[in-house]
Amino acid sequence: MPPRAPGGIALVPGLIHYPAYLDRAAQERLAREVAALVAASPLYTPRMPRTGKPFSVRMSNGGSLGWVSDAGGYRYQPHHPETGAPWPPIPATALAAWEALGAYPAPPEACLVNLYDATARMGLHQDRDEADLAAPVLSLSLGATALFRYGGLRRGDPTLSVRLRSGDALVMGGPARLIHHGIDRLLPDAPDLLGDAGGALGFPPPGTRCNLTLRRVNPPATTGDA
Ligand code: MD3
Ligand code: FE
Repeated sequence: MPPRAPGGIALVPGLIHYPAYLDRAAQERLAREVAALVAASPLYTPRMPRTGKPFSVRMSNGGSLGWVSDAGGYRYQPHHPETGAPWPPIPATALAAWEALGAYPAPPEACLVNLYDATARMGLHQDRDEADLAAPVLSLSLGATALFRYGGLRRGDPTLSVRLRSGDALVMGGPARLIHHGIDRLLPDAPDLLGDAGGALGFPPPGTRCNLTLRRVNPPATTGDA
């Protein structure tokens, strides 16, 4: 299926929203791929550095590196923190979206899988654990709708919100790469695009939202290592 890249909406310079980027068939394909990923590499509950307080979001990863958080801190590492196994490959449908939208000449190293239930949220933060800040971050949403909040480079900057629905893509690069952002909550929206199919598939579970974020962690070799 040809990727669809044209109609992105710049929420702010560098933060581009592609509503319904994945059509229904592509969402179902990605949902099957992520179901297989979490079967091999189970969702776990990350903990805050120092305090050890559990996140409300559960996580897994694909790729050569995965983002993890525990009492020791935030970091990228090549293996699952509980099973010790290497992370599975990044789902093919997500890689295709990176190639179509990522506008970066090297493949992503990390695919963080976040699963939100009705009570989960992610506080306002910056993504800055990556050595390569020249590369964009790509987000893909599946399942229930979420209220995404984004601000500016300073924590106190004013914020705006946008709904992220199943199939939406979001690309954060350039001047938006270090903006503050978070997920306020899931919305009891109209049945999401995956809706019943998600239920039939079993992933993401009904009423939950799965977000994938694809990231480059380390700068590519100067020749480009794609
Ligand atoms: C803007 N995830 O995993 S995706 C994260 O929906 C994270 O699970 C949220 O923030 C989620 O770090 C938001 C959208 C997103 C991801 C990364 C960004 C927006 C971003 C990096 C820089 C700026
Ligand atoms: Fe983030």
